[in-house]
Formats: sequence, structure tokens, C-alpha cells
Amino acid sequence: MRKLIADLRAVTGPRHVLAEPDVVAGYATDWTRRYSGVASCVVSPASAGEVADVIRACAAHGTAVVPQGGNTGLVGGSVPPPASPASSPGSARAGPAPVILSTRRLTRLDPVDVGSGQVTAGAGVAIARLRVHAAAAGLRYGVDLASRDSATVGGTIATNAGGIAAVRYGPTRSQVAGVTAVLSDGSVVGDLSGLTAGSVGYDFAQLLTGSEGTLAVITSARLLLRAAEPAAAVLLAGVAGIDQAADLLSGIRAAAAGLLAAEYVDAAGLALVCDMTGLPSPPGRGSGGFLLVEFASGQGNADYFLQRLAGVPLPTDTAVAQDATGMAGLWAYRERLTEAIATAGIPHKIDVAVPAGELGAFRGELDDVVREAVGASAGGAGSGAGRASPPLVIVFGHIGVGNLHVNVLGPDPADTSVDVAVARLAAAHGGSVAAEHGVGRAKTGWLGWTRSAAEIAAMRAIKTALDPAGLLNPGVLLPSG
Ligand code: FAD
Ligand code: 2HG
Ligand code: ZN
Repeated sequence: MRKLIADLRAVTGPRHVLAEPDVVAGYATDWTRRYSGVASCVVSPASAGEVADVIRACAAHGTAVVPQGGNTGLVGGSVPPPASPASSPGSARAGPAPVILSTRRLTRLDPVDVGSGQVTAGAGVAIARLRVHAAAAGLRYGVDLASRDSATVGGTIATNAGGIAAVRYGPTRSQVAGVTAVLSDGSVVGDLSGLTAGSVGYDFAQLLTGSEGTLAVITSARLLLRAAEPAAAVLLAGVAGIDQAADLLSGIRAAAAGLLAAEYVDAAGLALVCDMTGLPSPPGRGSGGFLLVEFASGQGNADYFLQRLAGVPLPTDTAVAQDATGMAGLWAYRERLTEAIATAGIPHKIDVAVPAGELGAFRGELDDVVREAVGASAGGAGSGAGRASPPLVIVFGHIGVGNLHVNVLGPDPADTSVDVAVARLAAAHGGSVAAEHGVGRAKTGWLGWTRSAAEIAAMRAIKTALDPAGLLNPGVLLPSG
């Protein structure tokens, strides 16, 4: 391992290879604290050339590479596994524990090209910085998420992040015009010309979007920007449950254009966020859930939207905000929920997509499915304290695109029974076992519930063609084979 570290230091300079065990352990544990692994060191190259040299050095030592951006991923994809993956003779993974390749120094951000409505950004640029940069040029980046201060351009492309603006602009896939990336042999592919009309064979930007660090290390991206659309109004409506939220949203969509966001939080989530953060309860005490919608001001002010919604049966428990402070206040119930849950414990997070028509049925069966999974599991009697505690089930997410986040607090974090049961339920309702967070290390075993055998074989063939030695993020997205 000493020789590996010396070789990496020769590439980046000694300051940019961290090998102190305590420091490395911080990078080797993900945001959830549920996934933690063993790494040899953390290396931070400053250019595509240095990324290529780092990858070549790791290949020479038979060491796997785990690309890492802001480490805000929620499925264990940004950290190595607990022990070195099983090595086999001749495998690139026969060497020391994986190296974490951090993109924290790939932070170049070019001036916005207003003519094309595009910008080139390094993989390590944080989404918040990119959004401020676009806004300064009168434009908007179409991906936004509560982790914006840390989540990076590279990480959001690698996971095909969705977020609160996906209902308006689509997921990250819809914002990417090009990338540059380093393959496992150190070659650099892709382009940043932004020629969206160009079509010359396989598109690396689209191939690498959602590839979760398994095919290449993305070093920079050409991103599409949108016209600025300031918000005119935010509504938070207390509803009976997710069924009513979905019906209300359909009515709102039909009545008024300009929807910027459509989010759902159930009552348990709302109560927890108030408990943990001290936020006052919104109107709607006794509601089963809350629908939050935001409208763009291009269409008019809050009164305009309320007039348009005159025929929509808005619940009496609907809070309306139209100034920046009021809108941020309503958003806080949704935006601070992940942080509130993390304060309460280490949750089981099951990010799924469910067809619009199945949301109510899925939610209706969920509590029983969780209870049964916990009951059937020997390790499900509490989170290590040895005393039984009923699971707390919280459902929230991007209802406008059918993306639900099921969070379960209580069962031992190491016990996956609840995760499996919820994913199976989503699949049984025609949904997807993984959505905007990706597959990571958490969900590799469930691919077959959403993708066909032929599709999984094709994905494995692509992986093998681009990374024959299995150097890049082994065990993520596809099970190690
Ligand atoms: P990391 O966590 O570092 O890595 C994620 C994956 O991408 C890993 O597999 C990693 O190997 C790979 N990767 C990272 N950089 C590169 C690169 N340059 N090249 C190749 N592979 C790379 N996600 C959503 O989609 N929508 C949300 O609304 C949302 N909200 C969140 C709110 C909070 C509070 C938190 C903590 C997380 C949230 N997330 C959300 C999850 C997370 O922020 C996203 O998955 C994000 O895309 C991860 O970006 P990152 O830079 O932190 O990547
Ligand atoms: C969100 O939408 C994120 O807030 C995080 O995707 C979801 O905490 C979660 O489960
Ligand atoms: Zn989300």
C-alpha cells in the first residue's frame, strides 16, 4: 500500500493524497451512516490528465477506484465496501483496498454561454454554486435538491439525480449536453462542444448518466440552462392522504400552467420535521398528508393562480405564500425532512418510483408490509438497544413524477428485511425498485425485479467492455461477478 500511495502522490502532489486512517474513514462512510467501507486512501486529482494517471496507477496496483463527489448519495455507491472485494488471480482488484477518487478539486466553472444557454462545469462543482452562477446570467439550472451545497455536477450526473425541479425540467439526464470522462484504461472520451444537433454514434454523456461511477470518471460536463422562472406562489394543502394529493395535483395541473414543483409529505413526516427542527405546525392538523406545489411567476402572481384554481376543490387547510420568506417557510417542511429523519436515527431509505394510478394502493399496503417484515425478522426488534419499538414509517417525495421516498426508523440498520419488502411492494405495483438515488450498493440484488434478464446481461456486457478488469466502483449498480 505504501508504494501505491507514493505513486499517487507523484501524480497529484503529496497534499492531495490523504492516508491518515481517521480522515480516510470520514470519506469512507456515506451520508446515511448506513454504508461504510475500507479504503487505502483518498486522492484528489485536479485535471482530467491527473484523473487518468491516478486510474493507471491504481490499475497497476490491482486496486479498485471509487469515484466520489459530495458524498451525499444515499445508497452506498460513493463509498467502498466493508472489506476489499474478493480478489481473483489476474483481477485488477487483487491489490490493496480501494482508492477513493474525490472530485473536490475539479471545480472549474466557465462563464455562462448565454447565446447557447449552456455552461461548462467541472465534475466537482457543487449544484448550489452552479445555480447561483446561472442565475447571475439570468438563467436557471434545471436540477435542484436539498443537498445542493455539497452534491456535485459529477455525482448528480452519475446518479441521474431528480429533485424538486424534475417535474418541470426532467431529471439530470435532460440537462446534460456533453461530458468528458476518463475510462478504466486512462483514455479520455466525450466532448464539451454542446452541439445538441450532432449525432455521431453512441452518446457518452447519456451512457454515463446514471452509471454510478461504474463505467468512467466524469471530469466535466456541458450543461443546458433554462430561462429564469421565479416562483410566484407556494401552496401547502392538508389532504387526507396520498390518493387525495394525487387527485388534487391532477386538478391543479389541468387548471393552471406553470407548475414548478409538486411534492408530498405524509403526516408522520410533517410531525417529525416540526419536532426535530422546532418549525411551527402548518394549518391542517389532523390531515393524513400534505401536498406542496409551486408556480412560476411568468404566468402571473399568486392571485392569478388562485383564480385559475377556483374550480379546484382546494382543502380549507391550505397555506398560501407569495413572498420569498413565506415561500421558504412552506418549503422548509419538505426540505428539512431528510435532515430531521437523520437526527432521529439511521433510517432505512427506500427510494422507489410508483405509477400515478398505483400510489394510493401502494401506500395502503405499505404499513402492513413493513410490520410483517419487521415481525418476521429476528433483528427487527429495535435499533440495537434490545427493546422492541414499533417502526416509524414516513413517506414523502416528488409526487409530480411518481417518485416516493419511504423512510423507516426503528429496525436495525444492518437488517435489510424492510428494504426488501418495500422494494418488492413497489415492483408488485408496476414500479421501479430504484429511482433518483440510483442502485448503489444497496439495491444490486433487486435489479431483476425491475429490469429483464436480457437488460441486465446487456448492462454487464457494457461494463465488461469498458472496464474489463472491474476497476471502477466494483459491487455498485451490478453485483460483483
Ligand atoms: P456522491 O454521493 O459522491 O456519489 C454518488 C454516486 O456517483 C456514486 O456512485 C459515485 O461513485 C458516483 N460519482 C460521483 N462523482 C462521480 C464522477 N465525477 N464520475 C463518476 N461517478 C461519480 N438525490 C436526488 O436525486 N434528488 C433529491 O432531491 C435529493 N435530495 C437529497 C437531499 C439530501 C439532504 C441528501 C443528503 C441527499 C439527497 N439526494 C437527492 C441524494 C444525493 O444528493 C444525490 O444522489 C446526488 O446526485 C449525489 O451527488 P454527490 O456529488 O454527493 O455524489
Ligand atoms: C429528497 O427528495 C431526497 O428530499 C432525500 O431525495 C430523500 O431522505 C430521503 O429519503
Ligand atoms: Zn428526492
